[in-house]
Amino acid sequence: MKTIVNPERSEWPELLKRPQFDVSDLHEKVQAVLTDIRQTGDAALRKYTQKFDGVDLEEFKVSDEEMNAAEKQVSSELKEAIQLTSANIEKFHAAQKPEIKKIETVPGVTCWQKAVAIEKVGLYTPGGTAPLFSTVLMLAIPARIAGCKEIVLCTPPGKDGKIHPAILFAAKIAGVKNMFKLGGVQAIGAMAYGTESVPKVNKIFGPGNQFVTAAKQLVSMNDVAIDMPAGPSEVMVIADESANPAFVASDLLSQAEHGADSQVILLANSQMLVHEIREQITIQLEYLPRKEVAKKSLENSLAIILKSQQDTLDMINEYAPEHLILCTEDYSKLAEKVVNAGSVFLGNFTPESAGDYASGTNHTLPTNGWAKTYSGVNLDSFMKKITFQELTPEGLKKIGPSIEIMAAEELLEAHKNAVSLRLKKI
Ligand code: HSO
Ligand code: ZN
Repeated sequence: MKTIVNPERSEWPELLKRPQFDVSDLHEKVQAVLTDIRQTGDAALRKYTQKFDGVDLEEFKVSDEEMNAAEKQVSSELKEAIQLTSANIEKFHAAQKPEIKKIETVPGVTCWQKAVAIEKVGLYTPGGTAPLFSTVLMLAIPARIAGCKEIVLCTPPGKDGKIHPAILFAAKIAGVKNMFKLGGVQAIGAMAYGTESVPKVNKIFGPGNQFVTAAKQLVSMNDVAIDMPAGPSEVMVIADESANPAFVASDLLSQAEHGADSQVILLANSQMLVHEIREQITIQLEYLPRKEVAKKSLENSLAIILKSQQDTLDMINEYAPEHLILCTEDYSKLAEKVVNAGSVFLGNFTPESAGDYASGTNHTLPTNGWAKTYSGVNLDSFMKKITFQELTPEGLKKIGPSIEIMAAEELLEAHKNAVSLRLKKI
Protein backbone atom coordinates (compact mmCIF):
# COMPACT_ATOMS: atom_id res chain seq x y z
CA MET A 1 0.00 0.00 0.00
CA LYS A 2 1.57 3.25 -1.14
CA THR A 3 1.27 6.32 1.10
CA ILE A 4 0.73 9.75 -0.40
CA VAL A 5 0.88 12.83 1.81
CA ASN A 6 -1.34 15.84 1.09
CA PRO A 7 -1.47 15.48 -2.68
CA GLU A 8 -2.18 18.61 -4.74
CA ARG A 9 -5.69 18.76 -6.20
CA SER A 10 -4.20 18.62 -9.65
CA GLU A 11 -2.82 15.17 -8.79
CA TRP A 12 -6.16 13.75 -7.62
CA PRO A 13 -7.53 12.55 -10.96
CA GLU A 14 -4.43 10.47 -11.62
CA LEU A 15 -4.35 9.12 -8.04
CA LEU A 16 -8.01 8.15 -8.03
CA LYS A 17 -8.04 6.65 -11.51
CA ARG A 18 -9.44 3.13 -11.70
CA PRO A 19 -7.48 0.60 -13.75
CA GLN A 20 -8.44 0.76 -17.40
CA PHE A 21 -8.91 -2.40 -19.41
CA ASP A 22 -8.75 -2.53 -23.16
CA VAL A 23 -12.02 -4.22 -23.96
CA SER A 24 -12.09 -4.06 -27.75
CA ASP A 25 -10.57 -7.52 -28.16
CA LEU A 26 -12.69 -8.89 -25.35
CA HIS A 27 -15.89 -7.52 -26.87
CA GLU A 28 -15.13 -9.19 -30.17
CA LYS A 29 -14.62 -12.59 -28.55
CA VAL A 30 -17.68 -12.25 -26.33
CA GLN A 31 -19.83 -11.12 -29.26
CA ALA A 32 -18.88 -14.26 -31.21
CA VAL A 33 -20.11 -16.46 -28.35
CA LEU A 34 -23.29 -14.41 -27.99
CA THR A 35 -24.05 -14.67 -31.70
CA ASP A 36 -23.60 -18.42 -31.53
CA ILE A 37 -26.02 -18.62 -28.58
CA ARG A 38 -28.56 -16.49 -30.39
CA GLN A 39 -28.35 -18.73 -33.45
CA THR A 40 -28.06 -22.21 -32.01
CA GLY A 41 -29.51 -21.90 -28.48
CA ASP A 42 -28.97 -24.87 -26.18
CA ALA A 43 -26.42 -26.48 -28.51
CA ALA A 44 -24.17 -23.43 -28.10
CA LEU A 45 -24.76 -23.39 -24.34
CA ARG A 46 -23.67 -27.03 -24.18
CA LYS A 47 -20.58 -26.38 -26.27
CA TYR A 48 -19.37 -23.38 -24.25
CA THR A 49 -20.19 -24.94 -20.89
CA GLN A 50 -17.98 -27.83 -21.94
CA LYS A 51 -15.26 -25.44 -23.09
CA PHE A 52 -15.27 -22.89 -20.23
CA ASP A 53 -16.60 -24.85 -17.24
CA GLY A 54 -15.18 -28.22 -18.26
CA VAL A 55 -18.44 -30.10 -17.91
CA ASP A 56 -20.79 -31.76 -20.35
CA LEU A 57 -24.34 -31.06 -19.25
CA GLU A 58 -27.43 -32.81 -20.55
CA GLU A 59 -29.81 -30.60 -18.62
CA PHE A 60 -29.14 -26.99 -17.53
CA LYS A 61 -32.17 -26.62 -15.34
CA VAL A 62 -31.68 -27.40 -11.66
CA SER A 63 -34.21 -30.04 -10.65
CA ASP A 64 -36.44 -29.97 -7.57
CA GLU A 65 -34.52 -32.98 -6.26
CA GLU A 66 -31.25 -31.05 -6.46
CA MET A 67 -32.83 -28.09 -4.66
CA ASN A 68 -34.20 -30.32 -1.93
CA ALA A 69 -31.00 -32.33 -1.56
CA ALA A 70 -29.03 -29.12 -1.00
CA GLU A 71 -31.07 -28.39 2.08
CA LYS A 72 -29.61 -31.47 3.75
CA GLN A 73 -26.06 -30.54 2.85
CA VAL A 74 -26.14 -27.09 4.45
CA SER A 75 -25.38 -26.94 8.18
CA SER A 76 -28.16 -25.78 10.46
CA GLU A 77 -26.03 -22.81 11.58
CA LEU A 78 -25.64 -21.63 8.01
CA LYS A 79 -29.32 -22.18 7.31
CA GLU A 80 -30.24 -20.06 10.32
CA ALA A 81 -27.84 -17.34 9.22
CA ILE A 82 -29.30 -17.32 5.72
CA GLN A 83 -32.79 -17.14 7.18
CA LEU A 84 -31.93 -14.22 9.47
CA THR A 85 -30.21 -12.22 6.75
CA SER A 86 -33.04 -12.96 4.32
CA ALA A 87 -35.57 -11.60 6.80
CA ASN A 88 -33.57 -8.35 7.11
CA ILE A 89 -33.16 -7.97 3.35
CA GLU A 90 -36.88 -8.54 3.00
CA LYS A 91 -37.76 -5.97 5.69
CA PHE A 92 -35.53 -3.28 4.22
CA HIS A 93 -36.64 -3.79 0.63
CA ALA A 94 -40.35 -4.26 1.40
CA ALA A 95 -40.29 -0.81 3.04
CA GLN A 96 -39.23 0.66 -0.31
CA LYS A 97 -42.60 -0.02 -1.96
CA PRO A 98 -43.72 3.28 -3.43
CA GLU A 99 -47.08 4.77 -2.54
CA ILE A 100 -49.47 5.87 -5.25
CA LYS A 101 -50.12 9.60 -4.92
CA LYS A 102 -52.88 11.10 -7.04
CA ILE A 103 -52.07 14.73 -7.83
CA GLU A 104 -54.64 17.21 -9.08
CA THR A 105 -52.39 19.59 -11.02
CA VAL A 106 -55.35 21.90 -11.70
CA PRO A 107 -58.98 21.20 -10.79
CA GLY A 108 -60.19 18.39 -13.04
CA VAL A 109 -56.74 17.22 -14.14
CA THR A 110 -55.60 14.23 -12.10
CA CYS A 111 -52.23 12.55 -12.66
CA TRP A 112 -50.63 9.63 -10.90
CA GLN A 113 -47.78 7.23 -11.20
CA LYS A 114 -47.87 3.51 -10.49
CA ALA A 115 -44.87 1.25 -10.06
CA VAL A 116 -45.25 -2.05 -11.87
CA ALA A 117 -42.86 -4.98 -11.62
CA ILE A 118 -40.71 -5.89 -14.60
CA GLU A 119 -42.28 -9.17 -15.69
CA LYS A 120 -39.23 -11.31 -16.35
CA VAL A 121 -35.87 -10.80 -14.69
CA GLY A 122 -32.62 -12.71 -14.99
CA LEU A 123 -30.22 -12.91 -12.07
CA TYR A 124 -26.59 -13.90 -12.25
CA THR A 125 -24.45 -15.12 -9.38
CA PRO A 126 -20.80 -15.86 -10.06
CA GLY A 127 -19.26 -19.15 -8.95
CA GLY A 128 -15.52 -18.61 -9.27
CA THR A 129 -13.10 -18.80 -6.37
CA ALA A 130 -15.79 -18.02 -3.78
CA PRO A 131 -19.46 -19.11 -4.10
CA LEU A 132 -21.27 -15.84 -3.42
CA PHE A 133 -24.61 -17.21 -2.31
CA SER A 134 -25.33 -13.94 -0.49
CA THR A 135 -25.73 -12.34 -3.93
CA VAL A 136 -28.62 -14.73 -4.65
CA LEU A 137 -30.47 -13.26 -1.67
CA MET A 138 -29.62 -9.67 -2.62
CA LEU A 139 -31.11 -10.10 -6.08
CA ALA A 140 -33.88 -12.64 -5.71
CA ILE A 141 -35.55 -11.26 -2.57
CA PRO A 142 -36.20 -7.77 -4.00
CA ALA A 143 -37.30 -9.35 -7.30
CA ARG A 144 -39.89 -11.40 -5.44
CA ILE A 145 -41.07 -8.45 -3.32
CA ALA A 146 -41.38 -6.27 -6.42
CA GLY A 147 -43.69 -8.92 -7.88
CA CYS A 148 -41.63 -10.04 -10.89
CA LYS A 149 -43.59 -12.91 -12.47
CA GLU A 150 -40.63 -14.84 -13.76
CA ILE A 151 -37.31 -14.95 -11.92
CA VAL A 152 -34.53 -16.82 -13.69
CA LEU A 153 -31.26 -17.46 -11.88
CA CYS A 154 -28.04 -18.60 -13.54
CA THR A 155 -24.88 -19.68 -11.80
CA PRO A 156 -21.94 -21.68 -13.18
CA PRO A 157 -21.67 -25.42 -12.46
CA GLY A 158 -18.52 -26.94 -10.99
CA LYS A 159 -16.53 -29.51 -12.97
CA ASP A 160 -18.75 -32.17 -11.39
CA GLY A 161 -21.83 -30.49 -12.89
CA LYS A 162 -23.06 -29.45 -9.47
CA ILE A 163 -23.86 -26.14 -7.81
CA HIS A 164 -22.66 -25.24 -4.31
CA PRO A 165 -25.42 -26.33 -1.87
CA ALA A 166 -25.49 -22.92 -0.17
CA ILE A 167 -26.32 -21.24 -3.51
CA LEU A 168 -29.14 -23.74 -4.00
CA PHE A 169 -30.43 -23.25 -0.48
CA ALA A 170 -30.31 -19.44 -0.77
CA ALA A 171 -32.24 -19.67 -4.05
CA LYS A 172 -34.87 -21.84 -2.42
CA ILE A 173 -35.28 -19.49 0.55
CA ALA A 174 -35.57 -16.53 -1.80
CA GLY A 175 -38.31 -18.32 -3.76
CA VAL A 176 -36.45 -18.93 -7.04
CA LYS A 177 -38.03 -21.72 -9.07
CA ASN A 178 -36.21 -21.35 -12.37
CA MET A 179 -32.52 -21.96 -11.85
CA PHE A 180 -29.95 -22.92 -14.45
CA LYS A 181 -26.40 -24.24 -14.38
CA LEU A 182 -24.90 -21.67 -16.65
CA GLY A 183 -21.96 -19.35 -16.13
CA GLY A 184 -20.31 -16.38 -17.80
CA VAL A 185 -21.26 -15.33 -21.31
CA GLN A 186 -23.45 -18.43 -21.73
CA ALA A 187 -25.69 -17.33 -18.86
CA ILE A 188 -26.03 -13.76 -20.10
CA GLY A 189 -26.64 -14.81 -23.71
CA ALA A 190 -29.20 -17.43 -22.71
CA MET A 191 -31.21 -14.98 -20.58
CA ALA A 192 -30.96 -12.17 -23.14
CA TYR A 193 -32.13 -14.17 -26.16
CA GLY A 194 -33.87 -17.19 -24.65
CA THR A 195 -33.05 -20.73 -25.78
CA GLU A 196 -34.99 -24.01 -25.87
CA SER A 197 -34.49 -24.44 -22.14
CA VAL A 198 -33.84 -20.93 -20.77
CA PRO A 199 -36.57 -18.26 -20.84
CA LYS A 200 -35.79 -14.84 -22.29
CA VAL A 201 -35.92 -12.06 -19.70
CA ASN A 202 -36.43 -8.28 -19.84
CA LYS A 203 -33.64 -7.22 -17.48
CA ILE A 204 -30.43 -8.87 -16.27
CA PHE A 205 -28.91 -8.25 -12.85
CA GLY A 206 -25.78 -9.27 -11.02
CA PRO A 207 -22.04 -9.03 -10.78
CA GLY A 208 -19.46 -10.98 -12.73
CA ASN A 209 -15.99 -10.98 -14.21
CA GLN A 210 -14.88 -9.04 -17.28
CA PHE A 211 -16.55 -11.55 -19.60
CA VAL A 212 -19.90 -11.29 -17.85
CA THR A 213 -19.65 -7.50 -17.79
CA ALA A 214 -18.79 -7.37 -21.49
CA ALA A 215 -21.67 -9.73 -22.30
CA LYS A 216 -24.11 -7.62 -20.28
CA GLN A 217 -22.97 -4.48 -22.07
CA LEU A 218 -23.31 -6.08 -25.49
CA VAL A 219 -26.76 -7.59 -24.95
CA SER A 220 -28.00 -4.33 -23.43
CA MET A 221 -27.48 -2.53 -26.74
CA ASN A 222 -30.53 -4.14 -28.33
CA ASP A 223 -32.09 -6.97 -26.44
CA VAL A 224 -32.44 -6.47 -22.73
CA ALA A 225 -31.95 -3.93 -19.92
CA ILE A 226 -29.21 -4.35 -17.32
CA ASP A 227 -28.88 -3.25 -13.71
CA MET A 228 -25.70 -1.17 -14.02
CA PRO A 229 -22.23 -1.18 -15.50
CA ALA A 230 -19.96 -3.25 -13.27
CA GLY A 231 -16.29 -3.16 -12.40
CA PRO A 232 -13.97 -4.46 -9.67
CA SER A 233 -15.29 -3.96 -6.14
CA GLU A 234 -14.05 -0.96 -4.07
CA VAL A 235 -13.90 0.46 -0.59
CA MET A 236 -12.78 3.85 0.70
CA VAL A 237 -12.22 4.11 4.44
CA ILE A 238 -11.96 7.49 6.17
CA ALA A 239 -10.18 7.34 9.51
CA ASP A 240 -9.05 9.74 12.26
CA GLU A 241 -7.87 9.23 15.84
CA SER A 242 -11.27 7.91 16.86
CA ALA A 243 -10.89 4.94 14.49
CA ASN A 244 -9.83 1.55 15.75
CA PRO A 245 -6.79 0.62 13.58
CA ALA A 246 -7.53 -3.13 13.80
CA PHE A 247 -11.11 -2.56 12.66
CA VAL A 248 -10.01 -0.36 9.78
CA ALA A 249 -7.41 -2.95 8.72
CA SER A 250 -10.07 -5.67 8.75
CA ASP A 251 -12.35 -3.60 6.50
CA LEU A 252 -9.56 -2.88 4.03
CA LEU A 253 -8.70 -6.57 3.96
CA SER A 254 -12.30 -7.66 3.46
CA GLN A 255 -12.36 -5.68 0.29
CA ALA A 256 -8.88 -6.81 -0.77
CA GLU A 257 -9.74 -10.50 -0.42
CA HIS A 258 -12.50 -10.22 -3.03
CA GLY A 259 -10.08 -10.14 -5.93
CA ALA A 260 -6.61 -9.10 -7.01
CA ASP A 261 -8.23 -6.21 -8.88
CA SER A 262 -10.22 -4.92 -5.85
CA GLN A 263 -9.69 -1.24 -5.12
CA VAL A 264 -8.82 -0.23 -1.57
CA ILE A 265 -8.26 3.37 -0.47
CA LEU A 266 -7.57 4.66 3.02
CA LEU A 267 -7.93 8.38 3.78
CA ALA A 268 -6.39 9.19 7.14
CA ASN A 269 -5.42 12.41 8.87
CA SER A 270 -1.99 11.35 10.18
CA GLN A 271 1.09 9.29 9.31
CA MET A 272 0.93 7.69 12.74
CA LEU A 273 -2.55 6.31 12.12
CA VAL A 274 -1.57 4.94 8.72
CA HIS A 275 1.39 3.25 10.37
CA GLU A 276 -0.83 1.61 13.00
CA ILE A 277 -3.31 0.42 10.39
CA ARG A 278 -0.50 -1.00 8.25
CA GLU A 279 0.78 -2.96 11.25
CA GLN A 280 -2.66 -4.41 11.78
CA ILE A 281 -2.91 -5.32 8.11
CA THR A 282 0.35 -7.26 8.33
CA ILE A 283 -0.83 -9.17 11.40
CA GLN A 284 -4.30 -9.98 10.07
CA LEU A 285 -3.16 -10.83 6.55
CA GLU A 286 -1.22 -13.85 7.80
CA TYR A 287 -4.42 -15.57 8.92
CA LEU A 288 -6.35 -15.13 5.71
CA PRO A 289 -6.86 -18.14 3.46
CA ARG A 290 -7.10 -15.73 0.53
CA LYS A 291 -3.88 -14.00 1.59
CA GLU A 292 -2.34 -14.06 -1.89
CA VAL A 293 -5.38 -12.43 -3.50
CA ALA A 294 -5.53 -9.78 -0.77
CA LYS A 295 -1.80 -9.06 -1.06
CA LYS A 296 -2.07 -8.45 -4.80
CA SER A 297 -4.97 -6.09 -4.31
CA LEU A 298 -3.12 -4.22 -1.57
CA GLU A 299 -0.14 -3.70 -3.89
CA ASN A 300 -2.32 -1.42 -6.00
CA SER A 301 -4.02 0.25 -3.08
CA LEU A 302 -3.39 3.66 -1.55
CA ALA A 303 -3.19 5.36 1.80
CA ILE A 304 -3.69 9.09 1.40
CA ILE A 305 -3.03 11.54 4.19
CA LEU A 306 -5.25 14.57 4.06
CA LYS A 307 -5.20 17.16 6.81
CA SER A 308 -8.19 19.21 5.80
CA GLN A 309 -11.74 17.98 6.30
CA GLN A 310 -12.89 19.80 3.18
CA ASP A 311 -10.24 17.98 1.14
CA THR A 312 -11.42 14.67 2.61
CA LEU A 313 -15.02 15.36 1.68
CA ASP A 314 -14.10 16.54 -1.81
CA MET A 315 -11.94 13.50 -2.41
CA ILE A 316 -14.77 11.16 -1.34
CA ASN A 317 -17.15 12.84 -3.75
CA GLU A 318 -14.62 12.88 -6.55
CA TYR A 319 -13.80 9.17 -6.17
CA ALA A 320 -17.46 8.12 -5.66
CA PRO A 321 -16.65 4.83 -3.94
CA GLU A 322 -18.86 1.78 -4.12
CA HIS A 323 -18.48 1.36 -0.34
CA LEU A 324 -17.59 4.24 1.97
CA ILE A 325 -16.71 3.61 5.60
CA LEU A 326 -16.56 6.63 7.90
CA CYS A 327 -14.59 6.02 11.08
CA THR A 328 -14.21 9.58 12.26
CA GLU A 329 -15.28 11.54 15.29
CA ASP A 330 -17.82 13.58 13.34
CA TYR A 331 -19.03 10.85 11.00
CA SER A 332 -22.67 11.95 11.09
CA LYS A 333 -21.83 15.46 9.90
CA LEU A 334 -19.51 14.13 7.23
CA ALA A 335 -22.08 11.58 6.05
CA GLU A 336 -24.64 14.32 5.41
CA LYS A 337 -22.30 15.98 2.93
CA VAL A 338 -21.53 12.84 0.94
CA VAL A 339 -23.13 13.07 -2.49
CA ASN A 340 -21.32 10.30 -4.37
CA ALA A 341 -21.15 6.80 -2.87
CA GLY A 342 -22.90 3.46 -3.33
CA SER A 343 -23.38 2.60 0.33
CA VAL A 344 -22.09 4.36 3.47
CA PHE A 345 -21.06 2.63 6.70
CA LEU A 346 -20.98 4.78 9.83
CA GLY A 347 -18.76 4.44 12.89
CA ASN A 348 -16.40 1.88 14.32
CA PHE A 349 -19.03 -0.81 14.72
CA THR A 350 -20.37 -0.83 11.18
CA PRO A 351 -18.14 -2.99 9.01
CA GLU A 352 -18.80 -3.33 5.30
CA SER A 353 -19.50 -7.00 6.00
CA ALA A 354 -22.74 -5.94 7.71
CA GLY A 355 -24.06 -4.61 4.41
CA ASP A 356 -22.46 -7.41 2.43
CA TYR A 357 -24.54 -9.97 4.28
CA ALA A 358 -26.95 -9.16 6.98
CA SER A 359 -28.09 -5.66 7.88
CA GLY A 360 -30.70 -5.56 5.12
CA THR A 361 -29.20 -3.14 2.58
CA ASN A 362 -28.28 -4.43 -0.86
CA HIS A 363 -24.70 -5.29 -1.71
CA THR A 364 -25.06 -4.95 -5.49
CA LEU A 365 -23.64 -1.46 -5.85
CA PRO A 366 -22.20 0.87 -8.48
CA THR A 367 -18.42 0.67 -8.94
CA ASN A 368 -15.92 2.51 -11.11
CA GLY A 369 -17.25 5.98 -10.27
CA TRP A 370 -20.77 5.10 -11.40
CA ALA A 371 -21.99 6.05 -7.92
CA LYS A 372 -22.03 9.58 -9.34
CA THR A 373 -25.10 8.65 -11.37
CA TYR A 374 -26.33 5.16 -10.45
CA SER A 375 -27.97 3.74 -7.32
CA GLY A 376 -27.26 0.29 -6.02
CA VAL A 377 -29.82 -2.42 -6.68
CA ASN A 378 -33.01 -1.74 -4.71
CA LEU A 379 -36.71 -2.45 -5.09
CA ASP A 380 -37.00 0.20 -7.76
CA SER A 381 -34.51 -1.64 -9.96
CA PHE A 382 -37.12 -4.38 -10.45
CA MET A 383 -39.93 -1.97 -11.31
CA LYS A 384 -40.83 0.62 -13.84
CA LYS A 385 -43.39 3.34 -13.51
CA ILE A 386 -46.47 3.94 -15.57
CA THR A 387 -48.15 7.33 -15.46
CA PHE A 388 -51.93 7.74 -15.63
CA GLN A 389 -54.14 10.79 -16.11
CA GLU A 390 -57.80 11.57 -16.16
CA LEU A 391 -59.35 14.89 -17.22
CA THR A 392 -62.86 16.06 -16.57
CA PRO A 393 -64.48 18.52 -19.02
CA GLU A 394 -63.68 21.24 -16.48
CA GLY A 395 -60.05 20.14 -16.44
CA LEU A 396 -59.80 20.17 -20.24
CA LYS A 397 -61.30 23.68 -20.27
CA LYS A 398 -58.53 24.80 -17.95
CA ILE A 399 -55.51 23.42 -19.84
CA GLY A 400 -57.00 23.07 -23.34
CA PRO A 401 -56.23 26.61 -24.61
CA SER A 402 -52.57 26.23 -23.59
CA ILE A 403 -52.35 22.94 -25.45
CA GLU A 404 -53.93 24.48 -28.53
CA ILE A 405 -51.53 27.37 -28.69
CA MET A 406 -48.45 25.23 -28.09
CA ALA A 407 -49.51 22.60 -30.63
CA ALA A 408 -50.16 25.30 -33.25
CA GLU A 409 -46.72 26.78 -32.63
CA GLU A 410 -45.13 23.33 -33.10
CA LEU A 411 -47.11 23.01 -36.35
CA LEU A 412 -48.91 19.93 -35.03
CA GLU A 413 -52.44 20.70 -36.09
CA ALA A 414 -53.83 17.23 -35.24
CA HIS A 415 -52.70 17.68 -31.66
CA LYS A 416 -54.52 21.00 -31.49
CA ASN A 417 -57.60 19.48 -33.07
CA ALA A 418 -57.78 16.70 -30.49
CA VAL A 419 -58.40 19.41 -27.92
CA SER A 420 -60.49 21.82 -30.02
CA LEU A 421 -63.00 19.10 -31.00
CA ARG A 422 -63.56 18.23 -27.40
CA LEU A 423 -63.77 21.81 -26.18
CA LYS A 424 -66.52 22.45 -28.70
CA LYS A 425 -68.53 19.59 -27.17
CA ILE A 426 -68.32 20.94 -23.64
N1 HSO B 1 -18.59 -6.79 -1.17
C1 HSO B 1 -19.23 -7.43 -2.29
C2 HSO B 1 -20.40 -8.30 -1.90
C3 HSO B 1 -20.08 -9.52 -1.10
N2 HSO B 1 -19.22 -9.58 -0.08
C4 HSO B 1 -20.63 -10.76 -1.20
C5 HSO B 1 -19.25 -10.80 0.43
N3 HSO B 1 -20.07 -11.53 -0.25
C6 HSO B 1 -19.68 -6.37 -3.28
O1 HSO B 1 -20.46 -5.38 -2.73
ZN1 ZN C 1 -17.67 -8.16 0.27
